[in-house]
Amino acid sequence: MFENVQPAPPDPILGLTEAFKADTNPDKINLGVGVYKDANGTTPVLESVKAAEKTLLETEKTKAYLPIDGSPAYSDAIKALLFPASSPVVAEGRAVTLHAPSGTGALRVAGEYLASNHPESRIWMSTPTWPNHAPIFTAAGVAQEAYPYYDAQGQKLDIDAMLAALDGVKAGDVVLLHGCCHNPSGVDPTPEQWVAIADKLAEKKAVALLDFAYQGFGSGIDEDSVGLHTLAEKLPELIVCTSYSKNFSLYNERIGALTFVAPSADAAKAVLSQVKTVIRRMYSNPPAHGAGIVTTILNDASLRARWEVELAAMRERIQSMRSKLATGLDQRSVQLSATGNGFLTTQRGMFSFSGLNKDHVQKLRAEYAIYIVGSGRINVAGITDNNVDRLCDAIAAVTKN
Ligand code: PLP
Ligand code: TYF
Repeated sequence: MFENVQPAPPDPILGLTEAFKADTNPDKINLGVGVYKDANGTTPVLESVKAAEKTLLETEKTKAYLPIDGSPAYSDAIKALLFPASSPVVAEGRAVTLHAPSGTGALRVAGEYLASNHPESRIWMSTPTWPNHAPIFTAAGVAQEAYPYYDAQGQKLDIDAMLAALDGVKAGDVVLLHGCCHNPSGVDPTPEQWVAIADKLAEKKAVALLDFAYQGFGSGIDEDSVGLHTLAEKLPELIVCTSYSKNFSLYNERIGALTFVAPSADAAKAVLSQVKTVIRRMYSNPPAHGAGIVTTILNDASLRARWEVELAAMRERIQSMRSKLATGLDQRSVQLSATGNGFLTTQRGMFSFSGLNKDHVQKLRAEYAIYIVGSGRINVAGITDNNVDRLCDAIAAVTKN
């Protein structure tokens, strides 16, 4: 049976890391996969995480299975990270949160739930979006539609085209939105645009699915929740897929959550029971360690304060690298767009749609050992004080020829 299997193509983003590792150029630069790196180019374990792990090691009494939906303490802590205590969705018991193995896992469970319980629903995704979205929902068996999002000429959200396309949404369709730090464009709706989007979804009786993988990487934990809070205020139903890979730097622990907001507490409980049947047949119950870390940090005032400082440091380093890249390109008289390089500093989060084309990307890799995703998406967190000049020189060279 296995003799005739053909090799599958590598993942367009994760595959780059393998090519990067195999490259022997000592000056190679990896701006591919979305993993935070510090000023030394490493992805450290946060101090708050180490401290929480120490506590866990000392206090953990069992490795018995968690409940299907994870520990209630984790669900409560995540709900509090997403919604203020005064929020009606919490006060009225309309939100249920489940522990999911990573953001990817949360998306897949959401897809399986939709396919099993709402087979008529289609999911609408932005153009462009994270390349894993379509395969996840295809595998789950959810039909898909696209809406325009990014205006490549103006480096901005094409809100008019987006809202016009969303006129095609049917009642019960699901619209996938990036909570903040849109991957790959780095362009988010303004607070006013979030209101317009929420109003459109309410008019269409659509359900929003918020993929929230970068809370705290844009402007701050609360500031980055403006989209979530606007949708929760205006829509009776919401699905939120969260990931703690980035903001807790817990990539390999695979820790995330899935939250459903329903029109009533009873409806929320019924949805929870259905999602549990989905989980039971997929992986039965979640892995404990990542959730233990996140719960310990969020529930301890001093650890939480330490984490918030570490999160701010990651965010601010990325912002400072955005400025250094823009300045370095300005100094070399390189303009990545008709309006200059200012867009690099206004895009938010880890990623920047640089405007570099496939040819530039290919030359950067072949001639300078600089690895960028084919779409021109740069992981700004891969830039350091030590490599920014080499990067700017290389971009100048490939864009001028
Ligand atoms: N959603 C988006 C938009 C992402 O960029 C990522 C990537 O890390 C994820 C979801 C999934 O993250 P993870 O599976 O590591 O939690
Ligand atoms: O977009 C990124 O780089 C991150 C990491 O299949 C990632 O979201 C990339 C591809 C993938 C899983 C995670």
